[in-house]
Amino acid sequence: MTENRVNGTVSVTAPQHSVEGFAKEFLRELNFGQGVPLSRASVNDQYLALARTVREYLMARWMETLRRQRDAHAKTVAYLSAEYLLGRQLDNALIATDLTEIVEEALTSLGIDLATLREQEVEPGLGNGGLGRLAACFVDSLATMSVPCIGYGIRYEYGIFRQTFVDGWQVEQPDTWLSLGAPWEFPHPEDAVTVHFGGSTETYTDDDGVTRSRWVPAWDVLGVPYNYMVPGYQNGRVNTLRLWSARATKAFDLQIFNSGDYAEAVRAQTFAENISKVLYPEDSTPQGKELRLQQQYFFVACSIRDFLDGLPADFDLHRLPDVVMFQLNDTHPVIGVPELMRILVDEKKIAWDEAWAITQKCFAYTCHTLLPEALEVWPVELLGRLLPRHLEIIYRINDEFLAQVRQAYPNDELRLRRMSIIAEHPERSVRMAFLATIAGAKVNGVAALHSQLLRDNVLPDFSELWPDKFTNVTNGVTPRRFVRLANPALSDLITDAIGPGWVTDLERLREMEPLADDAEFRERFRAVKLANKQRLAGVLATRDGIELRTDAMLDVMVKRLHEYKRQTLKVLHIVSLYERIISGELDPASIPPRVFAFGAKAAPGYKMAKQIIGLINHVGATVNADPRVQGALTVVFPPNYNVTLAEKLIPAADLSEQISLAGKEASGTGNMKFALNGALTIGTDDGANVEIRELVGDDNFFLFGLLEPQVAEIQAVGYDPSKYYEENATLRRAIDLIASGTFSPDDKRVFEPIVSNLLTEDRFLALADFQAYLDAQERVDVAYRDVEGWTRSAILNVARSGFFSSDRSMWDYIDRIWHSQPVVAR
Ligand code: AZC
Repeated sequence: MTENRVNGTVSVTAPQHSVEGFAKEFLRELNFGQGVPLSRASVNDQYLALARTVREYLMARWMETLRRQRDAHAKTVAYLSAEYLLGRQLDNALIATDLTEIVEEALTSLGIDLATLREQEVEPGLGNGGLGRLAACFVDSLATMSVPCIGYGIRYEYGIFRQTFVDGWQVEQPDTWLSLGAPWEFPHPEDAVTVHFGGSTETYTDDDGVTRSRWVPAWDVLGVPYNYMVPGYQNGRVNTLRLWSARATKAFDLQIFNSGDYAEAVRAQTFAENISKVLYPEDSTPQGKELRLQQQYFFVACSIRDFLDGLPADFDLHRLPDVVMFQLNDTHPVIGVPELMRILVDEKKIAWDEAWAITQKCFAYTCHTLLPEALEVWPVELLGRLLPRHLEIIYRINDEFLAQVRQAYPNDELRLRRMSIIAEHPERSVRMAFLATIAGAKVNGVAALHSQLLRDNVLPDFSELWPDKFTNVTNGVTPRRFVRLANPALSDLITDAIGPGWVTDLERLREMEPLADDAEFRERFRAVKLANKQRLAGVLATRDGIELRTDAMLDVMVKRLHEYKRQTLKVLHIVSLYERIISGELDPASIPPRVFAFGAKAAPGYKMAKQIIGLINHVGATVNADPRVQGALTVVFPPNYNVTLAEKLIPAADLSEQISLAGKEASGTGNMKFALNGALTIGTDDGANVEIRELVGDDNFFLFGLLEPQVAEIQAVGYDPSKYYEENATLRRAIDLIASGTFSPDDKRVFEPIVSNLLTEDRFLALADFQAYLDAQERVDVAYRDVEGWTRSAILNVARSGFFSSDRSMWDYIDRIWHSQPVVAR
């Protein structure tokens, strides 16, 4: 990097793009950054030096972005998310800078293989699943669209656990992603923010004789920001992701240390650092843990403070809505609402009504779930103990809100109770989704069906009161990571056909539609799929010692393990095929050979989910080893499904399993990634599946199962799963085979909890949808045999999925919610 002083300002220019230039920079990093000569450099040394070299190419853009943003006084989106599931950074930086070829050549000239260095990177797994990955796609899109955005979150020292299997059962290991160095982060201890907790509140009279409230906290921690670059795709822009790490405000107690009580001397430090120590591995269920509330307040307080500190000293806070929108990614950051109120009222001495008017314009809320049990609530006792002033503020917000409701609906006590932020049963608690809805300028769901059910079923009273507050923004995924980076073979094919513009304007994939009827193109498309299967086979062989046949249909179900997603239904399908083969009913040679691939982590405390993982692995072991199957069915379940593995699995898939019970999956985003990579979907009428099917067309999608209103109807009259078991012999034989202990000869009763749950409760109606699912799978088999027809459908899936770019989602947020502008015109 060179620095020029021009007219008193420092301008940083990027190094020249050349093979020799890059090789030189790389060696310099190796020697001066890592302190090793090439001859003694470990793979990790080489990876770190490479990352730092590539990062320099982004640095000038980053500085320029920050400068431009400050000068433009543009409205900034401050995306508040407790999770960012980023995936590896190196490859993304390479495609953003268009350096891949130069780097490959430069490294080759030094005798180094880029692929080996890529494998050295441990992905930052700072999220659980869909919600965290969505946040990562969104910040990628905003950078690529040149929209001012800062992503705020938590720098967990340990991200989502590393999953291993022991005898087929999930065992969690800590995710030590930072242990070999973290070349993509920039710590800024000088910008640390103090965050307070506990204590009490008091009233006092200020200099003007006004009685006011204030917080007298009891303890505090420091939030140290770590900046990460969020490069736009080949557009010269780099946005910032700012993640907070907790430190003690005082290092340690030297007196106590000197007296010999070492543990006690560092107690406060340990306590403080615990706040950002580990990601809660829960997905779609709230974890009512004190530490989790501490995490939430910690990162939100740091972020709001950070944003306000960045404003000019004389900034009029009444204008805050002109310069920022705090987007609440689910309820995790909702404590930011009373925090902003506290700052405006208590610290900045702005009148309550004015402060509330400002606050209501500065927040918007995205809901990501439909499961009532997933809506976060905090016991009043806990919130009051940890954040007493915030509780007072919430009470006042609630009082004024309920007065408004009373006025709109006189004499409707029940409605007041339903709508109160404070729930009285089973214990007094704060309903965070209600607080977010009341404070938010807008509330959105994440797919058309979800937004409708959110209005009708989850927040009906609120949508009746404020119909205009509710809107939909269908999720999207970034085509950079999930097509361009993950599927270079398909990317080249598309670019060959329609030019490179699709990477930032995904609707242009439509131009491929006519090629679905071009036999030669179909042939090339199939060659891409095969190459991707071979690539996956290589990855699974080295990563897990799994052997993958590449001449079979690859049927993939990857997502968090949750009963509502119904991995069990998938298992019942496999067991049923197996049972029919070994009983002689089904000739294995009569069906197209299939590989069933799973990837799923279960929350460590979710017993049933862990049981299901055990079942999949045990069924797999039995089926794979049984010669009677003649290789017609294989089950593979690589452990530790993560973004890195997704990038290899999705491009290789033929069939995408999206089989949640209708009305339960808010959107899904994996479903979009598969369609974009040319897999056909077998799916229910749920979440974004609805929109995928509308766009790709009925003929190119295998729909099955109950519709949401039918589910509601069945549940209203009382669902009895045993009826389906009694009446459907195929189903009964499959379940009986599991119950018989065939898959668990060492402990025949080990899967009894699953069987009995299915027969007596089956909360997510797997048995009710079983036959429809089997029928749809038979349609899949028929369609797959028609090689040309299948390829045609696959191409149409790609061509018609441009809508699912997260760029489009971001435009929707901008138009419907943020009303912000890119720094350069669209
Ligand atoms: C997920 C939803 O389950 C999924 O349907 C959606 O696609 C995704 O968010 C992104 O919107 N929800 C979560 O991950 N929820 C939590 C609380 O983790």
